[in-house]
Amino acid sequence: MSGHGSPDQKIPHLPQARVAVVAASWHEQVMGGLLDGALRACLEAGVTEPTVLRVPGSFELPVAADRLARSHDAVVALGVVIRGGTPHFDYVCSAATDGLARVALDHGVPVGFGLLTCDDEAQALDRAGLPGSREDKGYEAAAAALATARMLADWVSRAH
Ligand code: DLZ
Repeated sequence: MSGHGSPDQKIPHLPQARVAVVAASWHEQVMGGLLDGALRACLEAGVTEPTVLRVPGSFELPVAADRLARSHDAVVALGVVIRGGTPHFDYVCSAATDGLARVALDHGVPVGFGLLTCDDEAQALDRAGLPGSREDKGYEAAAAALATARMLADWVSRAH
């Protein structure tokens, strides 16, 4: 999958939204870029004080996202998993991905998917929104969660 074809996602104005960002701690340089991007998107939406929680690794993202989804309108999950020589990569990636999808559906709360699953660190740096990166996946994940939260809120107010 490449970034080609991604939408030009507009950030909605949502100053009252309760937004949480949950971020893993492995690969700190990449995580710094992802976190900065997500917080920039929140700021552009008028969300000045999102909840920010750090967890040890990407495997822990779903349990934290689950808790946060009970009291927030949108959750953004950020992590980086780099392929090593063992099957560990596949287990961590699929547990985090499946878990985050389940959180979104169980709670009806959008979960922005900012989990990078990369072959090596260079690929991750290229997506981290750092100077020289081609993509800014933390920003994109937050923009998607915010836009979905806005769409759902608009739909609920029209339907009731
Ligand atoms: C164990 C592990 C490994 C090998 N690699 C990563 C990684 O690249 N990125 C990441 O976020 N976490 C990694 N982890 C840690 C697991 O996500 C988890 O924190 C531990 O297995 C403890 O539950």
